[in-house]
Amino acid sequence: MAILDILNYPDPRLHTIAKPVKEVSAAIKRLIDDMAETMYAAPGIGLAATQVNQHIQLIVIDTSETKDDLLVLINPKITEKSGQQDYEEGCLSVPGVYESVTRAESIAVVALNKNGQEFTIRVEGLLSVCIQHEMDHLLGKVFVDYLSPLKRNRIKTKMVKLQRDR
Ligand code: QAP
Ligand code: CO
Repeated sequence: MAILDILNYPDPRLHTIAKPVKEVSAAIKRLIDDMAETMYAAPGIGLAATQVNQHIQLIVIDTSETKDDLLVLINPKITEKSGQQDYEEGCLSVPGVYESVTRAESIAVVALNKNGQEFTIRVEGLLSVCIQHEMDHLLGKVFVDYLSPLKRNRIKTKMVKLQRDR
């Protein structure tokens, strides 16, 4: 297993649109393990392949207290959404920044698991927010894209300085 480098906002590669996974090959399984290790080490609750510069539709999530409940979503699709909730979001690609975003309260998602089998989940609350946040990454979208241009530009400047001074 290996810890992967995470792209930092405003890296333009974060705006790449991910392609569907054709087959859950050995290489994809290795990437899943490395992404999980990278997420747990950060520590974070979600990581999209886009964030490690792999532009395929793959997400790992673990919102459990005990960090022992890995959810792998391959080629995920939201089939139902309802309600609305505001949540203070963060992102491993935008360290130190937390801002409130409005998303659907409940969603149903169909995806493939790491064995290539299709499954459906219905979720709400934090897990629902996390899946929507990670699925946005696959569309090249970062949570700060929902903020006002003024806030987004302040965050951009802060991130550029952070990376310059590292
Ligand atoms: C996405 O985010 C998310 O700024 C996952 O310094 C976040 O794992 C979905 C992290 C909140 C829903 C709600 C962020 C770690 C981790 C930071 C993360 C940081 C260190 C973020
Ligand atoms: Co993120």
